This record gives sequence, C-alpha cells and structure tokens, in this order.
Amino acid sequence: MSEAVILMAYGSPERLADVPAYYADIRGGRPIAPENLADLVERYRRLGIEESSPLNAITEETRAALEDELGLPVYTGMKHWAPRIADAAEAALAGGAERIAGLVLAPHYSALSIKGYRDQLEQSLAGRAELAFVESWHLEPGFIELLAARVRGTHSHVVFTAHSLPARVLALGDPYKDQLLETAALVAEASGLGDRWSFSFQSESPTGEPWLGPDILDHLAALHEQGVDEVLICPIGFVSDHLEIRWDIDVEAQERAAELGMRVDRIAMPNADPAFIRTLAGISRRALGVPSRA
Ligand code: FEC
Repeated sequence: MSEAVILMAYGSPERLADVPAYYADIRGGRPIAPENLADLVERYRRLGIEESSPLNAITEETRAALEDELGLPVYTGMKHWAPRIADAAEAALAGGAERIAGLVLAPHYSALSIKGYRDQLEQSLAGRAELAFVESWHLEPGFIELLAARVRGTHSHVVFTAHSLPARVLALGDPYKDQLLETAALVAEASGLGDRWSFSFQSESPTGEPWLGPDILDHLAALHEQGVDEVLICPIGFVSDHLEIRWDIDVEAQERAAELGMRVDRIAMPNADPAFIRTLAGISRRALGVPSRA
C-alpha cells in the first residue's frame, strides 16, 4: 500500500494585503470589527511579513525534513491559508497515496482547534484514501524531552503557555486544558523544576466572550507580586516561531515584563530542529503502521 503524510499547520498571510482574507477565513464568515482588522494588520506589519513569513517558511522546512527522515511523501496543508488542506489531499491522491497519516503541528486536542483540521481533511479526502488521523501527541516522549532540555538547569520560574480558547470549551468536556497541564507537568518533572513552574494561557482573541485564563500578561503581574523576578516562558501549545510567539510573547509579554521590572526569556521553539523532526517521524510511522527505515 502506498503511504503519505499530510502535515497540517495554521497558515499565515504572506503579504499585508492578504490579512483581510486570512482573518475572514479564521472568522468563518462572522463579522470583523474594523479596529480588530486594523490592529491585526499592524501586528503583521511590525512582524515584517512582507520580507518573510515565519510560519509558512518554517512549515515548509519541517515538511522537507520530515520527508527526508521518513522516505515517504509529505504534503503541507494549511487550515487558514494556502496551500489549503484540500490542496494537500489532492496532491497526495495524485501522487498515488492509498493510506495517509494526518498530523497537525499542534500537540493538544480541542474541538475548537484539531477537530477543524480533521473535518477539512476528511471532507477533502472523501473516502478516496484510508486516513490515520493523529488527534494529539502531547505526551510524546521525544516532544517532552525536547522541551525539558530547553528548560533544564534554569534558575528562573518557568511559565508554560498555550493558546487560549473560549471558556465554553470546558462545558463541552474538551480535553484541551487537561492535556496542556499533563504536558506541563511531564516537562517540569523531566527537567527537575520542582515547584518552580506554573501554566498560563496566551493570545486571547477579541471575540466578546470569556476566554480561558489566566492570561500570560496578568500572570506575570501575579508572579511579580509573589516575588518572582525572573521568568522563562516555555510555549507548549505551539511548535514554531510565528505571530503568537513573536508578537504575543516577544513584544507584548516583554513590554509587560519591562513595566514590572522583571526579566523574561523564552525557550527556542522546536521549528525544524532535527530532534523534533525525528519525533514527528516516529508519530507518523506509528500512525501508518510502517517500520523505521534504519
Ligand atoms: O503566524 C501567523 O500568522 C499565525 C499564527 C497563529 C497560530 C494560531 C494558533 C492557534 N489559534 C487557536 C485558536 C484561535 C481562536 C481564534 C483565533 C484567532 C486568531 C487570529 C489570528 C490567529 N489566531 Fe489562532 N493562531 C494564529 C493566529 N485563534 C491572527 C485572529 C485575530 C486575533 O485573534 O488577533 C478566534 C477565532 C474567532 O474569532 O472566532 C479560537 C489555537 C491555536 C493553536 C493550535 C493550532 O496551531 O492550530 C487553539 C499559530
């Protein structure tokens, strides 16, 4: 049987002119307040996306490295931008794939995140190939060790972070928050942090409903009040450098830290680190039921 991997990521606009269409895709037809669009364009402008679009470039680097590692075709599909998940499905089918592993570059399952990727992929394939979709990989030993290696030995208080979601997910019995806390606890244990760690959400969106908290900006202030003045941020819900890292952490959280007189650093993201690629390859092989090449 012929196998392939569809590697999925959030997607990012390549140009400032793309931002309205990209935001409209995220909103799925719901209205967008003009001030929210203007604010988003400004964040992308300050991120410098006209010169380089970090998320899309890193995802391509990851795809190519994973393909080399696996010796199988790997196709990129973006949830909110091109190449779309549907494009990846057509490319995989055109390449003769009969069994496809669907792997999202986000480790934790939520009905408000991973399910959307799954729905797009299932609809696109429409039963034309067998699909082995990976719902979550938040306990994957290689991922835990990769993060643990990045925080091990620090003297700072470590704050694990992930994208917030509307708080209504909890009422749905969504596993997202529990999975995040499991990853955080495992990384803390593997790196010997003891009790010098906590968890907070980040990147809440202005949708007018309550979101899961505490938000990292409030959390930094709370830690400061407790006498913590050095923090290392370890984002566990994302795997690459993109807007939510380079803006929400590197700009906004740094600005808050400066106001508070705290020192805040963050770990280097996994991006296309060879150890991370090997971890993704292991997950893909297991999903497909194929042995390692070595
Ligand atoms: O670098 C880039 O260009 C894209 C960075 C990016 C990533 C990302 C990941 C996640 N999101 C998740 C949930 C939501 C929910 C909403 C929402 C909205 C936005 C907006 C932008 C955006 N997200 Fe995102 N997300 C990224 C970017 N996200 C831009 C819209 C403007 C704004 O919020 O400032 C609210 C949708 C709505 O309005 O109803 C919910 C989750 C993840 C992590 C999992 C994943 O990567 O898929 C969960 C990267």
